[in-house]
Amino acid sequence: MPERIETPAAPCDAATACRALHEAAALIREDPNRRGSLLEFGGAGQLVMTGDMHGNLRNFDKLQRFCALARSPGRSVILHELIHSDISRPDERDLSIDLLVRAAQWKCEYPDNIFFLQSNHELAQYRKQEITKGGRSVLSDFECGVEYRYGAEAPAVLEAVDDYIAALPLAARTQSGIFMCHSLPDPMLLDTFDVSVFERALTPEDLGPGGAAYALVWGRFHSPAAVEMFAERLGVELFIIGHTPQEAGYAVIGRLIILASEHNHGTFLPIDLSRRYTIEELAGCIRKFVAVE
Ligand SMILES: [Mn+2]
Repeated sequence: MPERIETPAAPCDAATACRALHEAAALIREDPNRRGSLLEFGGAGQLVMTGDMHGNLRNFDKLQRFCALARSPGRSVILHELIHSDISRPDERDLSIDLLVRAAQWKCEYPDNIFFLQSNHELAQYRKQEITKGGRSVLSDFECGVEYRYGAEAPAVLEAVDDYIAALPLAARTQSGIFMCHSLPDPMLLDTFDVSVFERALTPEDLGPGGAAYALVWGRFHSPAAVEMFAERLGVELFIIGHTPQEAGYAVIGRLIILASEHNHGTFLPIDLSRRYTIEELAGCIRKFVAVE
């Protein structure tokens, strides 16, 4: 007999989910740290950067325990690519809506501490652009999960999800020169990439194929030399991104760290905003979720 997969209860009813997602979207649009599509962090406190989470509630629970925001007001967290669970068995469901709602509720509870970035899976969900993985439709699996959770109220929840995604900024930068985003553009696009996209509100053209936001969240195949050149164009020292799966939980490519937070070897990275780091020092601060009680 195959082991039965337990489906945890929904975190809340549809009206509560919609309220959390719409309220989070409003908070994200009006974030005081935000200039255009960039979040700026000063030189005090701690910032916890994560990698793709893809519905992993176990790691999210650990992140919430590690962050202990009720007694750590000087700590901030950046989350990205929360939706679209990797389903490996036909009897599994994509219930990553649960993680998204929980994260939105976290933002509502701690508006000054929780931040989100645009990601290619979120953007694809918003643009209804199909992604297929192992022959299955990722968008329709997500929508089935929302229907399973919220039944006849699913369309309202999906609309609230779109409101949340449309509000997302593209990147974050610390005073100490660390730049964080979901990914970087493909190396061949890096020297013509419109870096002014970070300074302004995003247009529908930015979000579609050929647009800057689209190129940023979908980029792959980064090399140390390309990363170096992009760092110079942006006037930053180090990058932290997600997007490319990392079985060991992270990778270092020149001045770039890639984090993955969606599996049992997943990692996160607490950054002391009051100091500068070399890439080696920053990589040395990477923590594993397995080490969190
Ligand atoms: Mn991605």
